Order: sequence, then C-alpha cells, then structure tokens
Amino acid sequence: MQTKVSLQSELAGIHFDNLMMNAAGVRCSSVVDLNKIMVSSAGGAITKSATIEPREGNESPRMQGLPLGSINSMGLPNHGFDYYLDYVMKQQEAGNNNIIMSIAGTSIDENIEMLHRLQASDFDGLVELNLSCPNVKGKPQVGYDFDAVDQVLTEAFSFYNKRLGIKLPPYFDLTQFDQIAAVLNKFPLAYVNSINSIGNGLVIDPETEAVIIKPKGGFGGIGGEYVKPTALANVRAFRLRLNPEIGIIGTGGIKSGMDVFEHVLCGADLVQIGTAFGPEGPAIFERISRELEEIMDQKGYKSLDEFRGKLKTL
Ligand code: RRO
Repeated sequence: MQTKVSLQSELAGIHFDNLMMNAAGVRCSSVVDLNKIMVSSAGGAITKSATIEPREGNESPRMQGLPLGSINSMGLPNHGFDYYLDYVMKQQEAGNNNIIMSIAGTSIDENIEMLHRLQASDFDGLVELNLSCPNVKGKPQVGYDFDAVDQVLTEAFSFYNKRLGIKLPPYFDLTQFDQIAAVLNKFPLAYVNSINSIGNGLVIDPETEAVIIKPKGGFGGIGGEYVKPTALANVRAFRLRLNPEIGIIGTGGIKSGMDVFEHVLCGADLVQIGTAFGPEGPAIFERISRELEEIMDQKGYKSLDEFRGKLKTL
C-alpha cells in the first residue's frame, strides 16, 4: 500500500499544511481572489503588496504572458494598507495563521509608518516587507542598495518585535550574496523571500517593431521559466549564507512539482507561484501537489525535511 507523503512545512514557527502559496501580486489584490486561494490546496496566501493609500498603478497594457513566462510593470496597484490589514485580521480571528501581509512603501518612511501601524495592531502573523518592486517610476529597488537595506531594517527592528520577512530582488554575483547576507544576518528576520521578478527586462514584438507593455518605455519585471535558474541560485546562495534561524521562501519559475522539488533541494521552506498561477488559477496548487507527491513517492521521500537543502555538488 502506498503511504501518503507529506507536503507540510513550517516557517517562523507557523505550521503550513502545504508548502505552496501564491506569489504576491498575482490574483491576490481583492478579498474575492484571496479567499479563492485560502480555500484551495495552497497552504496559505500572501496579499498584494500594500502602500498606505490605494494606488491605481501604471498605465495599460502593463502585463503580458510570454512563451516561457511573463513581463509586468503593474506599478503597485493595490487597495491600500487598511484593506489588507482588515483582511489578514479577519483571517487571524478565524484561527488562520497562514496569511502573509505584504507591504511595499515607495519610501523608507512609508515602510516604517506601515510597520508602526502593524506593531500597534493586533495582527500577530507574518508580514513581508517588499524591498524589490522594479516598477515604480523614479524609485530604485531598495534591495540593490545594501546600505539602504541596512538602514530600513535597523529602523524597523528598533521597534518592530513581531515576525517580519523581506522580499528581495535577484542577485547575480557571488560578492553580492556575501554582502547582502552579511547585512541580513544582523537582524532577527523571520524569513527571506527570493526572488522578485528580474527587473527591467525588455520584450519586443518584431512584427510591430514595438515593445509589448506601455509603462517605462516597455521595461518590466520578468517572471516564469526564464527566471528559474536565477531563483534556484538565489535560494541556494542564501541558504548557504544566512543564519539557520532565517527561513527561506523560494519564488521563481515554478510551474510543476519538479520545480518545487528543486526549490526545496536548494533550501526553500515554503514556495510561491506567480506567473504560472495567473492563467491556471487556484487549481494549480492541487495539480502541483499531486506532481510533487508522485516525485517524492518515487524517490522514497515521505517528508520535505528529508531532502530540504540537500542539493549535491559534483
Ligand atoms: O506591482 C508591481 O509592478 C510589481 C511589484 Br510591487 C513587485 O514586487 N514585483 C513585480 O514584478 N511587480
């Protein structure tokens, strides 16, 4: 008889029945969409990154699917901080701790203000500080400025004493990993979420000789299959460098059970699905769960712990 394998995981002391959820930004801006994720096979959900005030975001077209992924320059459209805090509070009151509130102020001051409000609130769950949005005009990605990361985390942890994770952009050079990990290891971070989209790619339609999204002259964040090797490298590089108390969410290029398997081999505690979740919707979590269970069953693994972070080198 086949023994059921477990896809359970834990992050910052919070139990997840399934290691998968959506990536912030995709089908998670409204209560209706968030509820659809919460009742799916996903282990939890994360909200669209919030700013204090609601935002319309950039002009359309601002997202396009591609043969192997997506390009977007959404520009942080969201319903505002209060809308998402209300949602995560209601989940918490219903006894559900598997909801993450994502925040992405367009300045350090705005991020600190939102963290003050969260500190003062009764919300006790996971908060993700997004330091890597590539699409707000005139605002660089904080994650590429190591001094600014140090500054915002120093200020945040001077008063914030609940569980806080951060969403980072992809890094590409090993010295970048060394430098950012040295900064992050100074703080009691709950987790690091790696990676956000690869910022400022350019996709062209040769027939029209034009770019395919409108904002920023066509430049936008790339997601999907194109970014999987970069995502795996970031998860692996962080797991090799971060304090073991800092968990890792692996995000980037997941569309199959094998992709999740590879992220966990690199050290991911949870994984998030963005680009592939868009067209397929919440049913993706059940499909990928089945695929992962089959892979684990064939390999004789009953739990994720048996292979997490155990990537072999040659
Ligand atoms: O809204 C966006 O344009 C956006 C955000 Br906040 C982000 O973090 N990553 C992304 O690819 N798009």
